[in-house]
Amino acid sequence: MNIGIVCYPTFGGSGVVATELGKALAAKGHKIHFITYQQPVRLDIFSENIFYHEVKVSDYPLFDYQPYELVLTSKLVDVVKFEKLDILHVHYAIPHASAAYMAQHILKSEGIKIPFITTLHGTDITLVGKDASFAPVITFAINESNAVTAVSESLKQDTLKHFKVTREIKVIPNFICLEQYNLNGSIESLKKCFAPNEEKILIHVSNFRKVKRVQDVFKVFDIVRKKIPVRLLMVGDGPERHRIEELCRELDMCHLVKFLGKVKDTERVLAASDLFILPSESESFGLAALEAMAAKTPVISTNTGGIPEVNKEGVSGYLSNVGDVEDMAQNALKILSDEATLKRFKEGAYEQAKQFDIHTVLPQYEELYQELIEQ
Ligand code: GMT
Repeated sequence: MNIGIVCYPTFGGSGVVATELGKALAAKGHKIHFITYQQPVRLDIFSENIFYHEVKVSDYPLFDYQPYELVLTSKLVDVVKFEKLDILHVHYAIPHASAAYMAQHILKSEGIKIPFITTLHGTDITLVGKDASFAPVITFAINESNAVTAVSESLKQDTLKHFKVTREIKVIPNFICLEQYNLNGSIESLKKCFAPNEEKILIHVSNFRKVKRVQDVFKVFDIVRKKIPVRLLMVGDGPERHRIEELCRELDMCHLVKFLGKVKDTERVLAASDLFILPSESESFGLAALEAMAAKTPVISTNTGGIPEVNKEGVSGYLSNVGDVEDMAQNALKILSDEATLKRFKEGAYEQAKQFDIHTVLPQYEELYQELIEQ
């Protein structure tokens, strides 16, 4: 199939999922066309089946706010026509679904048929989408999509709760390429570099936005470090970075914390760690937790949104109420209490991650594409 993928090219989960999906489809022989304003960060391979079409954002001085949706629409029309695409798959509803709808109708007026699928990722529904300034357009674009998927059952239910959706929403969960976690070579030297005295390593990966409650990572860490020797790795960057750096100083623990910034391939740092902390306020799925589990790193998380569909209590980690840092810290201590328990959780995390292997999930997308193309 000749497939157009529209996504945000950044470190966010939706862009990561879209890019990994495209890479895996290309490996199976499909032609994949990424259409976005920048080379996706995870698009780190060259393949005869992968193409990148850049959406050029206008810099005309009249526009205080650039009309991205319009230039994206024009680009979609152009790529569909020139590359003879069979289908468009847009990740994150805002503004990709409405741009795809417009492109579809422009093409229809020229006698060209192009179905499109919208995959809902989370904040396009739970935070941004349900805001009155977006809601009517999002509702319309969801209902006009030829198919809609959500990355978890929880997100599907949230969508049905917040929008008047008449179209069926199919749940296709996020996935990981387990093979990428089959790390050749030892991670011992990395462990040694982060924890020279063999301390246990706690890790958090996110875009440090408010919804991630990054301060809770530090509060949990502060309780844990008073009981056992530990280090903390903070991966990512974002608006809360300065606030948490201040908190780190206030709690007098900067010597135990390392900010690694935006890391492209998180597999190695995750595999070098002993425990992943995800204290999010809301999370439609929690791809970062799944990536940790694939690297055999157990997870302590909140029990919000789609996280319970990923992290299994007592198997791959533990779940607590949002903000209950004491409970999260006690759970961390339980997992780290002895080597046998830690090993059991590491194995449990990996076993749970296996359910989300790309080889299980990919055919669900391929079937859906085929169905829509044949309609
Ligand atoms: O949560 C983020 O920081 C990024 C955001 C995105 O759209 O890129 O992530 C959402 O999509 C991910 C991939 O489907 C999910 O794993 C995340 O749970 C979801 N984030 C939220 O719901 C807050």
